[in-house]
Amino acid sequence: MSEFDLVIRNGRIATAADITECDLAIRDGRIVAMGENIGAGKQEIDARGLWVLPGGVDAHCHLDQPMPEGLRMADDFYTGTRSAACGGTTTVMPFAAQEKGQSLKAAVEDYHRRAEGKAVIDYAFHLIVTDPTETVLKEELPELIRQGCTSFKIYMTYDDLKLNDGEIIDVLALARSEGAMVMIHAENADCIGWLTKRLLDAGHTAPKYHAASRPMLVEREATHRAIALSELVDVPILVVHVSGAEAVEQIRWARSKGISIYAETCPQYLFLTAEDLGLDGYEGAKCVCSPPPRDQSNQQVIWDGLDDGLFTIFSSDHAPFRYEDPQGKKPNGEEVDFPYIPNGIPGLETRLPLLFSEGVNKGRISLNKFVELTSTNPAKLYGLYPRKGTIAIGADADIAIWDPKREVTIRNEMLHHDVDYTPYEGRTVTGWPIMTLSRGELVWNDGDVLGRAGQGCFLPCGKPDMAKPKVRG
Ligand code: DUC
Ligand code: ZN
Ligand code: ZN
Repeated sequence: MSEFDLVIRNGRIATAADITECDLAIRDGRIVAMGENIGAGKQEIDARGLWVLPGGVDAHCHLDQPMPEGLRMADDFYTGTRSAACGGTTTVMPFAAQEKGQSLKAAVEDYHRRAEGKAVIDYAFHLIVTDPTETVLKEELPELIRQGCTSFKIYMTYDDLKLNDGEIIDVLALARSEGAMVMIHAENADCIGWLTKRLLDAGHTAPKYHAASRPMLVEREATHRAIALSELVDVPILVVHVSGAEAVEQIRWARSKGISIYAETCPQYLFLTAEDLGLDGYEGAKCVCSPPPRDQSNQQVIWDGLDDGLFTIFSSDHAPFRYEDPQGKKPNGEEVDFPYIPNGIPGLETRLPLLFSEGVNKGRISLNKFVELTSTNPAKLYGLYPRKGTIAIGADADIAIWDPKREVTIRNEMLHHDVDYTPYEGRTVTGWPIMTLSRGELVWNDGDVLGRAGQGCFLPCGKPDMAKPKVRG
């Protein structure tokens, strides 16, 4: 009689804190034993020479998010979570977005309908608050937080999304009183508007001018303002998709003053530069995202911040638009001026292999740091820990088994998203997750997608400890 559903033997297990060589046993979707020579499983995996890591938690991705008229995201909950699973990720956190003038509760109900029966791996929702009315602040948000949506993103830019400073303060105050985590997209909308007009007036319409319209200054100013508002209200915030030195300086300054600021960065700020937006013809549209990728010296600042604790989490910001698509990067089938190119690049499946290869294998960050940034900290930050984000007795058996030596040349045709390109085409990485388990079930096995639509569950998030104001005195 087998004691366990599945036993992984002889692997090297790494968490954010430890590295252990032992067997690991799973029953009913959870990790139930770790040790030497543990009993038989109905199924067994020999992980000799492989790393056994907690599955990734991608805490910033956009899936099937309702878009303005004429645009459509390429990935729904099936293709997006399938792609994530094949890249070693076992939890995703996309966004239920409120449309201005609409109910947030209705947006969440709609988003549940989009996810149900489709997700291959587990998922939780962040909210996007675009219209913090009295009803939203006093009724909807407290109720949604009780239902497990304990984090929300707010924008300082994009006309259809942005909040003014007073509205940001209202949302931060609500987050403080209810124990929720606020993520802030920090770019100064008016500066971008002014620069954009000047560029267009001068006839500068190509994709590369997207970067010129959003220089570091606009991110630096908004990051500083977000920090000041968080200090005023006395509540921690997370600054999302930090792109380079000037924003990093603001966050280091805030921390030196004892202000609790968390920071996220993404692969595009390590592996792309503004030059990629200047690719031949319209090709640069493939790399249009906001904030834009910077340059090599800024990439180094991001690497330093990943290693030294400046960054709390590393997410994909997967925002999938097809290139050859009249609802994607070529709206109505046309090569449009840069302000009309939908922002975002795909990255759910490549997030972990890129960081593993260039970070861990090249000695820039430790394996423990890799796990911390990509799995443990996102789970902690958003109230999913210790169910997700670690390998421990009682945790969900969400596990990625990595071959640290496997060389892979990234080609879009091998990826499992529904986008027609990857910005990392032709890049060779070393190390790839060859198996992924979601609650003990193999969803990805060395080239075979085994995960089924509907296997993933909605995860209600707890109120994160990291959202609590600092205790002083
Ligand atoms: N920027 C965002 O803020 N969200 C989605 C994609 C992007 O580029
Ligand atoms: Zn953003
Ligand atoms: Zn985003």
